[in-house]
Amino acid sequence: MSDCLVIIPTYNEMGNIEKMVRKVFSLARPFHLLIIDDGSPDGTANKVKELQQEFPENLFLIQRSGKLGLGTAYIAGFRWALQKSYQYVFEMDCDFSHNPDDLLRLHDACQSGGNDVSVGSRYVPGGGFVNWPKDRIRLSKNASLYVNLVTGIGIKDPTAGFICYKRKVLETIDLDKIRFVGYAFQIEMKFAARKLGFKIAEVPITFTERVEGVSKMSRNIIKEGIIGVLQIQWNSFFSTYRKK
Ligand SMILES: Nc1nc2c(ncn2[C@@H]2O[C@H](COP(=O)(O)OP(=O)(O)O)[C@@H](O)[C@H]2O)c(=O)[nH]1
Ligand SMILES: [Mg+2]
Repeated sequence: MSDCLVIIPTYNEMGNIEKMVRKVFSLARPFHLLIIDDGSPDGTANKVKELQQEFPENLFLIQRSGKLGLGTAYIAGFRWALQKSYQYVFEMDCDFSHNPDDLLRLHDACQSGGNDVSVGSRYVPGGGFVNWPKDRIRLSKNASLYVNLVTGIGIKDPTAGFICYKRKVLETIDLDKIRFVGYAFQIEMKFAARKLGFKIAEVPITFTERVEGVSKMSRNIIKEGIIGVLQIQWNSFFSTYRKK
C-alpha cells in the first residue's frame, strides 16, 4: 500500500508510457500511478491495460473519450484520489521532461519540510533546462513574469506542472472553480493554494526536452493562459476558492 499517488495525463504517449510506468515503480519509495488517457489514437491506454496485468495493485487508468485538456484530466484525477486515502498527490508529465527521481524530493519537501505544496521549479537556484528550444524558454520566462506581475503570486515558476499536493490542499480547494485546461490550470491551482494560505515551496528541478512523441502545446493554450491570468485575478476580488 502507498499513501502517494502520481497522476499522469496522457495523449499519444506510446513511446514513453511503459518506460515511465517501470521507472516510477522502481523508485525507493512506493508510489501508486493513475493514468488519465484521452482516447489516444496511438494506443497508449491499451499499453496501460497490458501493464496492469503485471501491476494490478498500483497502476490505475481513467479513460476519457476525447482530448479534453490537461487541466480537466488532473481535476478528474484529484477527485479520484480524494475518494481514496492518499495523503500526497503528484502531477507529472509522461515524457520524462520531469525526472521521476525528483518525486522523492518533492515528497520530502511536503512530508518532512512542512510545506503543503511543493513545486518542481526551473527558476530557483539549481533549477534549469536541457535541450528545451529557445522559443519555449522565452515563452515560459515571459509567462512567469506576466503571472507574477498580474497576480503577485510570488512563485518563480507558476506554470510548472511537476507538483506535490498534501491531501488537505485538494480537500480545501473547490475544484468546481478551477476551469482552465492548459497552462492557466497550473497557474490557477497555485493561485488558489496561495489565496487559501497554504505553504508553498519551490524545489529546483531540471526540465529536459522530450525525446519520444510530440508536444501538445498550442496557440490556444497560450491564448487561454494570457486571458486566463487576468480572469483569475479579477474573479479573486469577488469569490473564494474555499470549498463550502
Ligand atoms: N489526458 C490528456 N493529457 C494531455 C493532454 N494534453 C497534453 N497531455 C499530456 O500532458 C503532458 C504534458 O504535455 P506536453 O505535450 O508534453 O506539454 P509541453 O511539455 O508543455 O510541451 C504529457 O504527458 C501529455 O501527454 C490532454 O488534452 N489530455
Ligand atoms: Mg512535455
